[in-house]
Amino acid sequence: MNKETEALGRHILVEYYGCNKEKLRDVTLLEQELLQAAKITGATVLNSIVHKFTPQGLSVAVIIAESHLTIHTWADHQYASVDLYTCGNLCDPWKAFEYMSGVLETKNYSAMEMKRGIKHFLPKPEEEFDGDYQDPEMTRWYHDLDKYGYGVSIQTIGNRLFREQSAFQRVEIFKTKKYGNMLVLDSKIQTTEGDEYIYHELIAHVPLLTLQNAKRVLIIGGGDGGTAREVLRHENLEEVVMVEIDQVVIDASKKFLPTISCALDNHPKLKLLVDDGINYVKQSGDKSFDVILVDSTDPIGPGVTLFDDDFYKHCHRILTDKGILITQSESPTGAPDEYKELYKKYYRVFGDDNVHSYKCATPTYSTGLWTFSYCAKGGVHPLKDLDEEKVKEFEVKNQLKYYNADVHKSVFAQPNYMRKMLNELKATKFE
Ligand code: AG3
Repeated sequence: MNKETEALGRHILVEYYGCNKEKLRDVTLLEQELLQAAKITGATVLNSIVHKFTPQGLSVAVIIAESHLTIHTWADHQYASVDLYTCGNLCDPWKAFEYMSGVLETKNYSAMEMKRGIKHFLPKPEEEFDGDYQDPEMTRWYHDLDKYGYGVSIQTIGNRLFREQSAFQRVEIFKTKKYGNMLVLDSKIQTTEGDEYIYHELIAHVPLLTLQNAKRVLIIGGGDGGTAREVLRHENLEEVVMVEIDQVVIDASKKFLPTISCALDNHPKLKLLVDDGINYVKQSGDKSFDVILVDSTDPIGPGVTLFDDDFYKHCHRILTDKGILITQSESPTGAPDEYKELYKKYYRVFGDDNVHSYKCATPTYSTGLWTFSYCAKGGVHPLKDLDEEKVKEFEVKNQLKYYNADVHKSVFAQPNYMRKMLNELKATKFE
């Protein structure tokens, strides 16, 4: 019998000795790292709970759909006792073992694996359990939790519809109770059928209605197809090139998110390339696109190099004189450090006066507040150069759900704390 199928679950009991004391005392760090360890095993995180003892010691438990991970620490003894228990064939608890060993800077350890529910002793079920959800009526909470202690939770129904580890990331699709089907990449919610229009209408129409006469658009990422669908509503365009690195995302979106991915099937103006967007930008000729839209994941994992100075310099180079670069630029409340890092780079590459930040409220991204950068090579201004009549005509003709001229103007309004953040950055962008 092969190792994977001989038991219902695998339970690893771990002793970590000679750990870093400071880390054993840091409850926030331990909770975040144990959550991260759970994700690395491939588990679906349901919740986490922490407890601090006096005078010393703390416990963290992460509940996963596949069972749980726990850690109990005794900092003075530089010791942690850890349980890593996953059921089903889809998770590998040893990945969490390795990860936590690195986090705690363990000098020594012992670990043993116990099989739970050895199949030899169990009556044979009528149908083999494949380790994934089985009850089509069952509801669960999907938690997308980030390292700053925020998160978003969405109720899902029944079986996970799709899951595959691609060459770049883990691609999953869930059916949600309120927002239709949902695409998740490496445990981060990317889009849902229910609220995708907010993000996609804004990423596409804001630049395409301020820049008159755009002909060529480049989309980097955006494998679900929502950005392409909105861009292709602009009839003045001659060609839209979309470069998505992950075929698995495209295929899963075509199958499970048809209302979002509809433009990906044979649109005459769309050239869809499955390739590395960074190389594509590097190899593109000077001034070859009027608008570039970077519809990427967060600045971790496969998306990380899309957030480099070098990448933005090439974007600047391949834009036409009046061209505009738009990027999804994270949440200023959810990920303030990442947000600031990004805008530092935009100011350096495009110049202070040519960079603007606009925002929207998306219920399915943590904090609900999401932003886009608007970087104009030739200074085309998002408000002064707006042709409101054209917006009106466009928005009515296409029966848009979110975007209109008032929205266009309002998304650039900055609350004071954001204004302050950005002004400080302008002053320190070369530090
Ligand atoms: N791309 C940006 C999503 C960022 C999600 N991040 C997160 N949930 N922390 C969305 C893809 C839509 N086409």
